[in-house]
Amino acid sequence: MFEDTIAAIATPLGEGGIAIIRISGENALSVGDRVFQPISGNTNHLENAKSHTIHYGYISLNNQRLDEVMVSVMRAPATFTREDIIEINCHGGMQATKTVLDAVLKSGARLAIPGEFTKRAFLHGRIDLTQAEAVADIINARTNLALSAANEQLAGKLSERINQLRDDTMHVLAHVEAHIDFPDEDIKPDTMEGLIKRLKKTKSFIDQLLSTANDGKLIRRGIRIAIIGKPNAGKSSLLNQLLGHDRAIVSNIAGTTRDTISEEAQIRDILVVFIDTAGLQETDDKVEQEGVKRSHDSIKQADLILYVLDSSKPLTPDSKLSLKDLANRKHILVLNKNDLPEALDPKSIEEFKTISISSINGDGIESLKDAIKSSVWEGGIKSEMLEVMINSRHQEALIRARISLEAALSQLQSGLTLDLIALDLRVTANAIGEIVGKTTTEDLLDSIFSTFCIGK
Ligand SMILES: Nc1nc2c(ncn2[C@@H]2O[C@H](COP(=O)(O)OP(=O)(O)OP(=O)(O)O)[C@@H](O)[C@H]2O)c(=O)[nH]1
Ligand SMILES: [Mg+2]
Repeated sequence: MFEDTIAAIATPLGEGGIAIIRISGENALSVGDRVFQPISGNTNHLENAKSHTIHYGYISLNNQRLDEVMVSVMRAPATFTREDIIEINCHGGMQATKTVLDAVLKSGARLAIPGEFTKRAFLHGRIDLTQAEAVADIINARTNLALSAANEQLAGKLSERINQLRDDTMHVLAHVEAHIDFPDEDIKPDTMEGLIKRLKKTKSFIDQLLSTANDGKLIRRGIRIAIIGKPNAGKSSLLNQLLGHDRAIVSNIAGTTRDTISEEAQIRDILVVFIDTAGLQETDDKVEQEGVKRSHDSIKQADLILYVLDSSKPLTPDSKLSLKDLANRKHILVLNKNDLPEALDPKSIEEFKTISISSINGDGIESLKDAIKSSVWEGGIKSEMLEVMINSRHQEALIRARISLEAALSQLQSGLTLDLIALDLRVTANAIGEIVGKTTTEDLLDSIFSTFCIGK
C-alpha cells in the first residue's frame, strides 16, 4: 500500500540513556543495512536476520563511525505497522540521536510525519480508529484513571460496542432494502415489530454511550478549579496545601496575590488545574483592578469553585453578596483558619456545602480533597465507566447517528416510503462507522493523526 519507508525518533528529544529511531516500510531492513555495521560483520546482516532479534554493532556513514548501537529487527506482519520495522537503540543525546537519524534519512528513508506509524497500523487493519486514538490517549495519560480508560479502549472495548451498533443498523437496512426490491410485498407486521424493536434498542444504546461523554472529557482533560475569596482569606495558603509545596507567596498583607497563578495537580486521581486568584474586592489600585478582573474571568472558566472564607471573622456584607452568586455554580465553601476562634455565624452560610479547614496546619485538607472528588464524580466511579468513555469526535458522530436513526424510526412507525427510511439508515450506519474508521475521509484521518507526536 505504501512504497516509501519512513523513519523518526520515537523517544522524546533531550538527554537520556537511550533513544530509539524507528524505521518502517518495505525497505526498512535494507535501509538499516546501509547504515549498520554488525560487530562481526557480514553485509546484509539485517536482511538475513530472523524476526524479533536484536543485533549489536555500529552506525556508520561513508566509513565514519557515528554511534554504538543495538538494532531490533521485526518482520511484517507481526509488527505495530504490519510492515517490516527496525528500531535502532542509540545513545540518547540530542546530537547523537540526530546524527543517527540523519544517516538513516540519507540512506533511503523519509522523515515520518506526526502519527504516521499509527496511521499505517490503522490503514493495514491492525487497529481501528478508536484504538488509534487510544494509543494517543495512553501517551497523554497523566492519571491512573486516564491510563486504564485508554487501555480498555486500546483493547477494543469501545470498538466492540460500536461494531454492534453498526451491525444492528445494517441488519434493519438490509431488510428495508430487500423490500424496496420487491415492492409488492409489504413488510409483515411481525417483522416490522422486530425491526422497530431493534432500532429502539440501538437508540437507547447510543444514548448510553453519549452519557459517557462528560466523564470521558473529565478523565482525559481534567478539571479547572478556581480558588476565590476576599484578600487575606488564605487562598494562596490553601493552594500550597493542596499542591503539597510552596507555590504561591503568602503574607499577612492583603492583596499579596495580584495575578492569577495556575498549577496542575492530581487530586484523588483526577487531573486538576488550580487557579489561585487575587482577592475579590472593590479597589482604586489599577493593578489590583486588573487582578480582580482576572479573578472573575477564571471564575467563569472554572468547573468548580473553592470559595475561601476566613472563619475567624464575621461575614461582611460584600461577602454575603458574592456568596449569592456562588449558589448557581458548582462550588465548595471552604471555612479556613479553623485553628483560630470561630467568629462566623453558622446561620449566615447554612445553605452552602461547607468544609472546615486550616491552611496553616493542614487540618481538613483530606476531607476537602474527598469533597472535590465527589463533586466531580457524582455517584462515584463505576468500573464499566472506565471500559467505555467516548471522546468529542465519537460524541459528534453519535449525535448525527441518533438524529437520522430517529427519523428512520418515526418513518418506519408511520409507514412512510422505504426509500427514505433506507437513506436515513445508511446515514446512521455511516456516522457510526466513522467512529471506528469503517467510513472515513482523508480529512478525518489527517485531523486525527496530526495530533500525534512524531515517531508514533
Ligand atoms: N491562623 C491561620 N492563618 C492563616 C491560615 N491560612 C492563611 N493564614 C494566614 O493568613 C494570611 C493571608 O494568607 P494568604 O494565603 O496570603 O491569603 P490570600 O487569600 O492568598 O490573600 P491575598 O493574596 O492577599 O488575596 C497569611 O498571614 C497566612 O499565614 C489558617 O488556616 N490559619
Ligand atoms: Mg494570595
